[in-house]
Amino acid sequence: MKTIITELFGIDYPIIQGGMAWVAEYHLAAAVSEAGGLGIIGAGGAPASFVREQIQKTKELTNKPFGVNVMLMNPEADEIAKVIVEEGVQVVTTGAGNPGKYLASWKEAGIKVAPVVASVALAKMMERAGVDAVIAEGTESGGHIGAATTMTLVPQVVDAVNIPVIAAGGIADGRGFAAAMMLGAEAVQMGTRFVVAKESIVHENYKKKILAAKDIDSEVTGTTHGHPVRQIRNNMTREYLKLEKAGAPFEELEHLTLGALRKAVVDGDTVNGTLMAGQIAGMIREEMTCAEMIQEIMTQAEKLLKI
Ligand code: TUI
Repeated sequence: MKTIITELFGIDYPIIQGGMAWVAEYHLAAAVSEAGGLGIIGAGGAPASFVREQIQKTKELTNKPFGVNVMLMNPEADEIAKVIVEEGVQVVTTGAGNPGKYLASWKEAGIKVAPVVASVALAKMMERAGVDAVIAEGTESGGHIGAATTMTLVPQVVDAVNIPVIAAGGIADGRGFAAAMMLGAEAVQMGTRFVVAKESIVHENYKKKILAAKDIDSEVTGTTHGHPVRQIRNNMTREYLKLEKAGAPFEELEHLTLGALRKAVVDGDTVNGTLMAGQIAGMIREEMTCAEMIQEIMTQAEKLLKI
């Protein structure tokens, strides 16, 4: 299936993998790219040296294009931005901030840049700054989120900019894919569904939580401090929300979440770990390979879109 995004990124299908911290490492990124989508290495809070290793390992597994997601709150974001240029990465996505100060060097290196935006205002600012596409991510997403829903954000961003828009948040099958196209998107980004891919190294306990989740099993923590994070309800979210309601200071809440994503992904701690996942987790029932997922989504979507 050809869209402006498949041509821009040099991929077979307009499906981009979310740049999930700890989750989006080289096995997953390579598998998504090999399956014809765009695999992404999530730099998350990792050091630049780790990101370089991940890029090199991905290159050993695939000759197809892949990208790196820079989580802009990472203290080593400046170094990571340089590593991306040095390693000749084809595509960069960004999250949790404004990537403005890196754009000149990335564009000079010929890298395609697609920041995640959660508002029309940031989408317009990014277009003016010269990015190639924007990822409009709705509040249905897992992890750090904005306030607008995918259904409302995507068409408003599509109307506001002249660059291609990638829809994200609450998309996990061919119906969601087709709906995103109807809203004017040129591709979709999926996170939660790829967490349970067979090639994903995420701990089995975390995967089981996503596979067992129901529609209303996620909570948003951190709203009062301006860092809303969607994750599956567990002991950790109950504690966090209780403290947050009682007016606990940011530092105390931060302490609770320190290293908690690693606990969930690596150790399989589903009690005190942060089980980031989107609202669509309730629909995800089966562990499949990335190729099986992408083929299933495209077959379903092509039928719906009558291509
Ligand atoms: O970035 C994400 N999702 C994430 S990042 C992340 S790492 C983390 N780990 C533990 C605790 C908290 C975070 C987990 N999930 N999605 C992309 C995204 N970007 N969503 C919202 C935004 C965003 C928000 C504000 C992008 C730009 C922005 O603008 C701020 C500005 O500076 O203008």
